[in-house]
Amino acid sequence: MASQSFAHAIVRPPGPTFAQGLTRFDLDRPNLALARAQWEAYSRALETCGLTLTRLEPLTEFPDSTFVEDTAIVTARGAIVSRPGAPSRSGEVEAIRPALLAHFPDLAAIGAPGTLDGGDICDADGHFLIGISARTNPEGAAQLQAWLEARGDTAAAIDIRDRSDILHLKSGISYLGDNRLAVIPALADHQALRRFERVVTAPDEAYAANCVRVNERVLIAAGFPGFEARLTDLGYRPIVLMMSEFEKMDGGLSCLSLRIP
Ligand code: CIR
Repeated sequence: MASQSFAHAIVRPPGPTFAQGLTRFDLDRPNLALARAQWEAYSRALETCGLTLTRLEPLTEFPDSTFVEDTAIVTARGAIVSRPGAPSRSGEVEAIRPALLAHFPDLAAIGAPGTLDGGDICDADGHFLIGISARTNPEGAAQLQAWLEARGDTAAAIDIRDRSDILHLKSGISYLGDNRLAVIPALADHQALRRFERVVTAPDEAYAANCVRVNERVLIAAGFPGFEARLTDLGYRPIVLMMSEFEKMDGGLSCLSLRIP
């Protein structure tokens, strides 16, 4: 099965203030020890997929900094740091910059008044779906689109500002390789997605739509047997990971790493 291949990933463990991060949910606060254990299992899974990890230090001053995906967009042709839409997260960008510069000396940046979270960007083999959301504004999306197109990639915007069920676009879609997306029912018929084969999650398995294709495997969240069976039937080899503590903080599997070709 064909997909972009990855060699590295940048990850950062949840820090001592993790439970004070942003969340739209009124769930229990996460348990830090359990979050750390789930993060360790996630990091080991990336290594199982063949990736070399850069494990950054936890950051006390930024409770959401374990969600490194939001701080940059990494493509097969370069990388650009984001400008997070939540003010409490803006300082995370400078903290991730050195690790990215080690791979991308020519690192670009989204500029004001644009805002953009990496969680809104879905790379489908060089065609980028860009969510316009509570975090990513049209200006940020336009800056990213121009940067991508200058490198020969293509992009399309998907406005999710009327959707209260997902924080980021990738809370509701993931690229599985092979021109195929995992997608929640509410986005399944979106015009920008019609060019893809779609694996639509059951309504009660919507959280499973945030999964991560990494080389020959797909990381999926535990607790979604219907979705797991669909992927297995299609020939994928899922790695199932516990995500309860990150879900409480509005995060999913993709948010926890920046994957680098
Ligand atoms: C936030 O609200 O920013 C974090 N608590 C969760 C970010 C999740 N990131 C992602 O989906 N890419």
